[in-house]
Amino acid sequence: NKLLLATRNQGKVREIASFFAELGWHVEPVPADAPEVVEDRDTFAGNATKKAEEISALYHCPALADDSGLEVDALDGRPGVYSARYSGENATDQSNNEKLLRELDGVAENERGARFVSAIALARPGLETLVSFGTVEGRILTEERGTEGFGYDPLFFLPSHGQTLGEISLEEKNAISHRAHALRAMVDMLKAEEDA
Ligand code: ITT
Repeated sequence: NKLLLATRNQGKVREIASFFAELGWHVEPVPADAPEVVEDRDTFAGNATKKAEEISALYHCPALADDSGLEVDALDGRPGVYSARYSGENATDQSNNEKLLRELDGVAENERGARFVSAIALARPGLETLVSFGTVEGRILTEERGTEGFGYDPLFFLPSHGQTLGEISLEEKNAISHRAHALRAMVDMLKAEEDA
């Protein structure tokens, strides 16, 4: 009974696989030759649903997708659903982080509030797709701290921890992150379904 992870992002694969391993569930990454799903919806939920449903239909098995991003208050919520390609078609984590620092140049510490948002979609043959959400609040620093995680993690400061998401372990990130909250909500939806 396999669950495919409809993502090419290795940071997400690590987090989601480790989250489910603790529950004793086994998940498989999507085959390397899987077609790329075009993310053309304007919401996290829309893109997550599209990714999960296309992969589920193609491989005739359950598929789970995450669509996520960073919403920065001083940038009116950008980069939002465009977080992966914020700095252009050939964006890397490095070039995205550099662009974010440029855009926030001169913005005061108390105006650098931001949140990570995750929508998780679970698509299953013959069943309605389930969607769940999670967020984590923080603040964008003026330089990177830490080498853990991926994406914008080294710039995302958690006031509650006094550390960035780039400075905490995968286990700690899975206790508090937007993605972990959304995954936990998904597990709750599945349990509620079983009990019904
Ligand atoms: P898939 O679509 O294949 O899953 P992707 O990287 O394109 O991979 P998204 O479209 O959901 O995924 O883009 C999310 C981007 O938001 C991601 O590339 C990071 O830049 C950022 N992001 C999301 N979650 C993050 C996290 O936990 N830590 C740091 N950055 C994150």
